[in-house]
Amino acid sequence: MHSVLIANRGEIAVRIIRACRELGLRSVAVYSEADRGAPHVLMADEAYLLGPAPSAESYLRMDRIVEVAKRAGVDAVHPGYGFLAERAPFARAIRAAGLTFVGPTPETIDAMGDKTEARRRMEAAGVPIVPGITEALVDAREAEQVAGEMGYPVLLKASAGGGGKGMRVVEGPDGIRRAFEAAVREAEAAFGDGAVYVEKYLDRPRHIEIQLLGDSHGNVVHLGERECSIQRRHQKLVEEAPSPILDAGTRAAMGEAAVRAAQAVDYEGAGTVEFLWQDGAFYFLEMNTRIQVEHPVTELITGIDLVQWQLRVAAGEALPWSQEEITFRGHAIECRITSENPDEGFLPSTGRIRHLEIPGGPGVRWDGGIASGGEVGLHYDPLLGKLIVHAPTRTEAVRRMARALEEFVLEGVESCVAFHRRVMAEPQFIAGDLSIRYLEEHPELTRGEDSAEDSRRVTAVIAALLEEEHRHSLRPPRIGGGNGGAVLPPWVSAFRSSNRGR
Ligand code: MV4
Repeated sequence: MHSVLIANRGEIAVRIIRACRELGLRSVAVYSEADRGAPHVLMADEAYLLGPAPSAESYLRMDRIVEVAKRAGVDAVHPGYGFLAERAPFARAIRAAGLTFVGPTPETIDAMGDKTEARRRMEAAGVPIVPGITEALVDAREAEQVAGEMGYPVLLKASAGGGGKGMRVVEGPDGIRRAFEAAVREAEAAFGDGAVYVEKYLDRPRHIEIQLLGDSHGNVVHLGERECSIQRRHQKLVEEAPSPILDAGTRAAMGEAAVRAAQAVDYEGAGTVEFLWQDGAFYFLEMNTRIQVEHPVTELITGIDLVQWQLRVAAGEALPWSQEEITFRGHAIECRITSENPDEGFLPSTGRIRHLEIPGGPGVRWDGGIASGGEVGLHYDPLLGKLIVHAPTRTEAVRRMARALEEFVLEGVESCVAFHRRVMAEPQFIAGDLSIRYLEEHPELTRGEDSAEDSRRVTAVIAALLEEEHRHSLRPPRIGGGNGGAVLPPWVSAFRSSNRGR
């Protein structure tokens, strides 16, 4: 293997180009008209235009990408995450062109994409699955019967779904028939496949996932877990490794279950088994057949470069470690930096990046895909980059992240940096008491537009009143304070500075 086409953009394309360069592989980027001059285009050894900005006309064009791969004479294609990463037809098209797809086989992608099939395979492999059925429901009557036996609340899920699409919680028998019919219609509309099944609903689980690496010689190892409980509408915001809750025994049991899962589908490359954890028990949820956004926290605690190993395994190399040789050091946290405004319901923001200061110092890593002068639009995912820290303990990692976030400067586009600063100071997060409901339970961290607007108005009114009061006092204040003039009381300027930059 000498050269790799990276069928992606942004921070993950940059990350893959870096891995290619360290391995002495030629990197070939592709880009859309909106990404001319983007960091991944400038960094790659070569770059080819795919088409107009919309993904459907650029990064999702399998035919164009295969054509470019042939024209550029690459040996392999790395799909990154998102876009075409988990589309079996893309993996097939790459293989049909005589090239290496950096990832598992199309059969594995297909098997894991079908959630009931994945559950059947996992059950057969001895991996604990969430209580529920492993075949699609035939009708509303069966839904009612199964849910009744299982006990409410239950969760209806689309077999073709995943990532939270097409799910419906049902609290009791009154709602089940209607919910089933609606779920089937929704699944039909969203995925062109109305198959729906039912699981017992877990009401306050934690999201803990195991990182895997497999090679083409039948070796599979796990690289421990990541906890990704801090999420909003299935969008992860903060991830960490290890999980604050797992003891060594549970970690080993989850790791072994994940390895059995991978072996059951002859897994090759990097993959992740997602589990839900509640009250000391864990259950298989889904398997992601790609590199994930949050892979750096695992890299930092294991010292293993996951993207390099994706490429080395794809080139036929064998993994060099036994499970016992994989050890964990310290604690890592990742904050996703997105162009979204948390004070306005995470409204995506656009603009030109006018100023960017990346934090440095010990234990800080930035995986980014942006540069000063770059334009942030609405065509793609709002992820601008990831700030990742590593420290000996979780407490130190939280402090280090808070420090790094303080150094972070991003001007020209709204971002969620201030939100992350609030999370790092929030007592329940600091205590490691997490669940997938964490953000629902902490609305103060994602203050709505109105409350933010209200508090701004209130402080402005108070400051104005105080100013007025002083104007009528014996010594009229000199606003701004200079030249020894009387100044406003300190609380007025405190109110003012609390308003600055809003
Ligand atoms: C669940 C669940 C509770 N009980 N299944 C969401 C995405 C999809 N991968 C599966 N998901 C869930 N499945 C049962 N039986 C709660 C979720 C869930 C969730 C899971 C992981 C991370 C974030 C989540 C947010 C909401 C719901």
